Amino acid sequence: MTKEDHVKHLLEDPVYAIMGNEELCLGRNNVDVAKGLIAAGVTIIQYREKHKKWRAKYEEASAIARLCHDHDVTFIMNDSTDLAIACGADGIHVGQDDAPAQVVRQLAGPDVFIGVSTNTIDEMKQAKADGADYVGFGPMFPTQSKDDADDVVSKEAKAFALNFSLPVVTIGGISLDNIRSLYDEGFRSFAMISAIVGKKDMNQAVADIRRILQ
Ligand code: 3NM
Repeated sequence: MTKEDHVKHLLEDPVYAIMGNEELCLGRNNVDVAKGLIAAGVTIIQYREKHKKWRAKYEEASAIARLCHDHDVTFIMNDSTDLAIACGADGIHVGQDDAPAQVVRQLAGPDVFIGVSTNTIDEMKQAKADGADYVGFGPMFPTQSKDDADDVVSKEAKAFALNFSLPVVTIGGISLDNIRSLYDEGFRSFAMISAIVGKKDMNQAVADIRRILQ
């Protein structure tokens, strides 16, 4: 798949599944979670494992990257550019404390799909100036899944995000109960941990989300 295919996934599919650490996935192992997400028809998967050592992450992320590529699913690595390159990820998602997007670009090349986490207008502008392909924007609601989450985004930042020139992936506390309100405000892409991999039946979780967004 090319970068255009990944952009297409982001623009056309509202569901962006983040795997989280295994304890956020009801203790299931990451490869099984990825298989379940692919079976549920998810087209964008982010690997976000904070607790394992490099080698363990490399081995399982390489297996997940192969599974994703066999099914035309976009595979994004969180934080780590070296792991992303090593396991053949399509994209890299970096936070404000990670390598800036322009450094990721230098290291990983022109074809890699780069996302940057943002919480403010300045961070969105900077991500674009640094060459990001999309921004994560949040938290939209309070979240239990991230220890150092920022404050919920401001009204001004939301208004800016709705007219921003890069694709915006909303994140943070998004659930079946509130996703429709974001959609009705105009957001079209939703990254979730607990609402998908935190559910026993991921198939059902994804189907419920898609139904609510119809
Ligand atoms: N990033 P859940 S919030 C990984 O605001 C992450 O940038 C956030 O998990 C941000 O869907 C978050 O369970 C956690 O709330 C998302």
